Amino acid sequence: MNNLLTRSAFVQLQRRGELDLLAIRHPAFQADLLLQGAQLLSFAPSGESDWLWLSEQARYQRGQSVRGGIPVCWPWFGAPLKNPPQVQQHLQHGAAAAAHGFARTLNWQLTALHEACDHLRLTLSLPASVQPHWQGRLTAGLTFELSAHTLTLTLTTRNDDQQPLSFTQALHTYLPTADIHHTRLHGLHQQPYVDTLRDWQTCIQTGDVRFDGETDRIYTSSGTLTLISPGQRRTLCASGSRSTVVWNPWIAKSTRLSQFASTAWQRMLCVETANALDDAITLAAGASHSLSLTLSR
Ligand code: TA6
Repeated sequence: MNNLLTRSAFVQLQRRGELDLLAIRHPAFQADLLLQGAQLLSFAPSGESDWLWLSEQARYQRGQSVRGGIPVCWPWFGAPLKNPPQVQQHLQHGAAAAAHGFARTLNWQLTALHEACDHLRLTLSLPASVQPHWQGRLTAGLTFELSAHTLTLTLTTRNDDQQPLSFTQALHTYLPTADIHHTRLHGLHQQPYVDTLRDWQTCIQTGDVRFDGETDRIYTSSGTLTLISPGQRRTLCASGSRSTVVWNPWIAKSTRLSQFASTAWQRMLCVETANALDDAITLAAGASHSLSLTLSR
């Protein structure tokens, strides 16, 4: 990794708390990216506010996911035992395993870096060596493409095993809003979703998604979504994704969350580009799959 950085004009290895961080300072944009979890913490084109939300109470500790930015949920999304049987079969001691997989708490390695006057592309890779609670040689690579106009993440999973392997995943994107009460998500009209707060029953979305209480839904659809909040519009375009998770903890759950101020629920939401529940991906031996998200104005 170091030889990639020694030649870099825009990327510097820094330390934040206990964690290694790539500080990206390009004339057209800036970003901060943790090696732990390949977690993007912030991204802002020059002269703009951050496109991502990061907790004011974020803690940078080894083995602990930071609250905000874009955590990577892999090779399972959500609680282990809420995953379909074809994913659970790879989980050892599933009940004891943490939610959202181990990728977000392990160190990834910088394996590619390309810099240009108007964009930057870098890839972090997660070796198959240490994969707690998981049987099966899946490897992951996450490529970031940054420019003054768009941010794209592409999470590629490869099955290096001799047998088919199934997994679930999400790019758990935290987005800022000036006021959640005047925020809506357009693009899911008439789409079915599992409501995890109403006994996981399936409902149908009517109109834009609006927020007036705790919201934790897994839509079995994705594509292009538009987040409209006071003074801002953000477009999210997904590919290789068959699920979208929409989450706001609201008041009560906020008190039970780590790294989360009691009023932070008013200024954030998660729109997660995923393959969750029955949208689990099964890869034949040697096959690959890519999940991609592009954020734009
Ligand atoms: O994606 C929504 C969700 O599964 C919520 O149920 C909530 O648990 C959130 O993820 C945050 O999970 P974390 O483990 O990062 O606190």
